[in-house]
Amino acid sequence: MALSTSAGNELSRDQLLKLYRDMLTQRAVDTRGFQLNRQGKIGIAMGSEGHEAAQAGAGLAFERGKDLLYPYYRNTGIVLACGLPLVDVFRSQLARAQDTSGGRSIINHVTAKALGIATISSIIAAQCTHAVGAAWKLKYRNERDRVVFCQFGEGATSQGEWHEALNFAAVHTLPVIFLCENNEWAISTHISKQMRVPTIATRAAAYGIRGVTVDGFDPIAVYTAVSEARAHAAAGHGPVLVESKCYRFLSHTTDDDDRTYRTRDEVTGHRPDDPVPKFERYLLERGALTDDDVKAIRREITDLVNRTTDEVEAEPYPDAKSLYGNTYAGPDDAWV
Ligand SMILES: Cc1ncc(C[n+]2csc(CCOP(=O)(O)OP(=O)(O)O)c2C)c(N)n1
Repeated sequence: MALSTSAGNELSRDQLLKLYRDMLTQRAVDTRGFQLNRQGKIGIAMGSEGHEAAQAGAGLAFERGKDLLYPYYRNTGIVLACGLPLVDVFRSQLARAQDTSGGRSIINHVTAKALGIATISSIIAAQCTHAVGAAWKLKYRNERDRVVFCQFGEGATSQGEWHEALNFAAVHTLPVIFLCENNEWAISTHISKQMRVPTIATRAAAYGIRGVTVDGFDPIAVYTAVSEARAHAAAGHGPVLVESKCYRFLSHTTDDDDRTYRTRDEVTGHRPDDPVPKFERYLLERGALTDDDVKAIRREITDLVNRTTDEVEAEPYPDAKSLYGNTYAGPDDAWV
């Protein structure tokens, strides 16, 4: 079983199933985060409902063992798609000692050097200059066929650092793909209050690089655009800006109430585009999945998420003495 993409490439059944599983897992993990928050077990959760296709599609184009990922805080899906173990996402959510930051970072701020996944920065657009620095290193060392994936939301493109990153990457023809998940909202600020340009991809022209806008609810379209961008960057032709147009169905975080700045009609109006049921229907209609497959895969992911939540909840919190670790030189308990 193989299905053609809009670019005429074919995706194998394994690739289609990876997209589907990654999208379901992302949704299940984020939903669990909201549940844990409402149960009083974690201080804050960030949802990415509506971003699943954008992240699974980009994750499929990422070449493990070669590429580097500079994610942002709404990226549970892509970090999992690029190989981060599920247990590490829950250790981050539940702030346990074995979390990649020792349980000392805000949730979803995972890191995995061995997998090429950089530490997430809460400072909007800071990862863009970091990503460009990494791409500069790849070029300087002549490390061919390696590309940096740099993720951010449309709000980040209003930051000076974002523009500096694009300009530097363009001038030096660096192997970096800038991947914008345009969900229309930067917390309570609508995109129409941030820019006059019709798309984020339009901004690429200002730096003399290629810019593409793609349907961010369609994982195959995103995969196709990102893998083409990857090939362009890896061949030494410089950066590409890929904009995936999607939507944030939930509040910015569990600390935000989106009813204060957008109508319910607006949110429900986007529901028909929900990428998870849409892609599921696509696979069923084309015979890549049966109803029984769907039930089995959904059950398997629910079980895995339940099991992992239970396992991590049973793990210890960091020792209080580690509070100042990684802050000052010297022993962790220097200030206690
Ligand atoms: C430099 C900086 N300014 C402001 C903030 C507060 N802040 C956190 S998330 C956010 C919105 C970012 O929106 P966007 O880039 O569109 O990404 P989204 O959250 O919509 O995925 C803001 C303003 C921050 N973290 N860093």
